[in-house]
Amino acid sequence: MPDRFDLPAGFRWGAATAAYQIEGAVEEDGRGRSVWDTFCARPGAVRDGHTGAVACDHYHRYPEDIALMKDLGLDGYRFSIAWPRVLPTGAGAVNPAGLAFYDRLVDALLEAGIAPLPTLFHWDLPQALEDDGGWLNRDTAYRFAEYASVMADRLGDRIPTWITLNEPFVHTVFGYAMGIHAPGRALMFEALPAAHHQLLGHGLAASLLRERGLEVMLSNNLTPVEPASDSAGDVAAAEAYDALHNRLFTDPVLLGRYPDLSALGVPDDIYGAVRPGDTDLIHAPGLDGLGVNYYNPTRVAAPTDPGLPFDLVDIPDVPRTAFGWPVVPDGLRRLLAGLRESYGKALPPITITENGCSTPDAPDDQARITYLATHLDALAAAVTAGVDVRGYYTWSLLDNFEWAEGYHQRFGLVYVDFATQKRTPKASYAWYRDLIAAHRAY
Ligand code: IFM
Repeated sequence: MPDRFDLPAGFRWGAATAAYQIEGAVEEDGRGRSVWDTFCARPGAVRDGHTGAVACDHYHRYPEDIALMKDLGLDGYRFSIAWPRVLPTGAGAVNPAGLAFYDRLVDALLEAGIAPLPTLFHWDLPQALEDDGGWLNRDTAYRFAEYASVMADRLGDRIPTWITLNEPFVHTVFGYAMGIHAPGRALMFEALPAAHHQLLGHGLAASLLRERGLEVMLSNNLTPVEPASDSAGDVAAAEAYDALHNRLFTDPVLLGRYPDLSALGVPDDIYGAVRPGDTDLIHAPGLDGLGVNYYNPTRVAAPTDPGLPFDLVDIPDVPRTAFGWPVVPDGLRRLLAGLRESYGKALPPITITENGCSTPDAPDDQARITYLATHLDALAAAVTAGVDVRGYYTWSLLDNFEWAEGYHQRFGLVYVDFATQKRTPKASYAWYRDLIAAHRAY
């Protein structure tokens, strides 16, 4: 494996996590209930009935986790803030103990020389807001902006850059369209107002953050979409899927307009959710960086079932992760080149805010080293070809609660024994530490 990649000086090395996946302590210090607490309690929703109630117990063990990050040599740590820990019912009264936790975390990171990169929303909506319709309710966008100001007022003196949303595509489609994530709604395309309201929340929050002199990013799970063949049907299906997965989220933020969703049968105003002026509210604040979470490409064919405008088909003859996801490193290069081609000057600098894989249940994770090295190689090729990428945050620092899969998919550089909470750095941890050190030496 190479011990160095052709990446610019000052390139930032990081690792990422999210609150519900690692914190635990769901009933401590006044935290409110989130949609994930509710979803995990629903029989059959999460594999083997696992929940995030304890997760990696990071709420108590964060000093040990920061020591691991320091030993890795990370420049930055991407984590998320649990909205219901800070505002237990999503709005109104702030929970001082919740804010104090993030104060302690941020101070400890800075003390260790690690830049905190917070995400404001990584799917754990306060249940009280879900009871009022969640992201299907326009009001949630305004509550999100208020929450963003609370956090910026408290931590903005120490954190210059903020990510508003994580993967609004996955949250909308898995959570509201298919019902396989919280809040477990299965509305198919009628879920899309939830996408618009997240983007509106992003725009409102971005404006408040930027007014305070802070930088704003948005992270989405983006995928290069490839038609299964050159046939007109497959190409049209691939275009429809690309609009849904990628452009629905990136076009309004970068270009100030939604893509044409007519092939999906979705009206221009997204079932009445888009009001005059909304796309300006989303676009006008501007974006300082685009967070790209990349896992794999998507192959699309013309529909065989008239219910959907596309079929998602397997990518043959490629390795698979433990999750069964296809491993296609060059997809990352193609994705980045495609973003540059599609958005040109409207594309801000990119940070890879997630990339990684699940591997079998053991600390010797050679497959992760191969995955990371081949993806970094593809990333370096994109940078050499002129794409402005400023950093790479691997998913994830720790094995953690992998949503509907519970603790069955392990994405960490650090192995976590969930019975004892013992942390054991994996082979990939040592590899990543040496890689960071080698880049720093140049
Ligand atoms: O664990 C998730 C994370 O929360 C969001 N992006 C993808 C990861 C792996 O599925």
